[in-house]
Amino acid sequence: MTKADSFTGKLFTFEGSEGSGKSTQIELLAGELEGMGHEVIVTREPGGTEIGEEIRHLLIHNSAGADMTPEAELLLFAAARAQLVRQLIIPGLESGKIILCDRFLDSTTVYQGAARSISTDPVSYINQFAAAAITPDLTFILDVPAEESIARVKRRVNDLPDRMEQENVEFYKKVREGYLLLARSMPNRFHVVDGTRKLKVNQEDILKTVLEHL
Ligand code: T5A
Repeated sequence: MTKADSFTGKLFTFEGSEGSGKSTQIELLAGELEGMGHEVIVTREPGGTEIGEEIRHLLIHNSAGADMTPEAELLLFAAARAQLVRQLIIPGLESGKIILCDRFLDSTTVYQGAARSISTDPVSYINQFAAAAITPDLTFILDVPAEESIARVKRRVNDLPDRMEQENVEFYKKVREGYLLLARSMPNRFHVVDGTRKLKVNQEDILKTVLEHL
């Protein structure tokens, strides 16, 4: 079994529902860490590699996606992850980089497992296989109420909601509850951040927590 903590690099992942502030905080953190002299890789799921970005388009923007079954969706997210882990994450960890990943395997556990109700066994097995048993050193959950998540997605200028963003408030509530359940079950790996607080407050909280881990 390969674990992120057997490498010299670090893997920090960011989770939460749509519009919870993950990308914003990743960008701020990357800037601060680079300013301190760390080598940082910022990546995302699904995506982060040429193959992964093609899969992302199919999952999120392709018109045929409306007919996608939950099982096909699960396997496509896993395929993108399998590519990202082997092409970017493992080499980055081996060379001592800090990797900031916008979503990782916990998204599958929550979205396909808890929210789409695919049973736990295949989700867990497929996750482990795709991620080559890599576990993040630390995972931040940006926690926002479902209504706030939807409101932020709607406020985006010139941006139509994608397939995943068209889900209803009940789906977003299941996503939120799924994340909080995960955090309660593995308190050492997860750090829950109140995503409704001011950007700056969360930026400082996240930086402080990351520095404690380095
Ligand atoms: N998915 C993904 C699965 O179902 N299974 C999987 O295994 C994986 C990997 C990915 C979709 O795929 C699903 C989940 C998703 O539905 P995506 O486009 O990557 O789709 O969506 P998100 O990751 O959710 O990205 P978003 O851009 O929607 O959300 P972020 O990154 O969390 O939010 P961000 O930083 O862009 O901020 C959104 C807005 O809120 C403001 C920002 O300025 C911005 O306008 N904001 C705040 N406002 C007030 N207070 C704060 N503290 C704020 N922080 C940010």
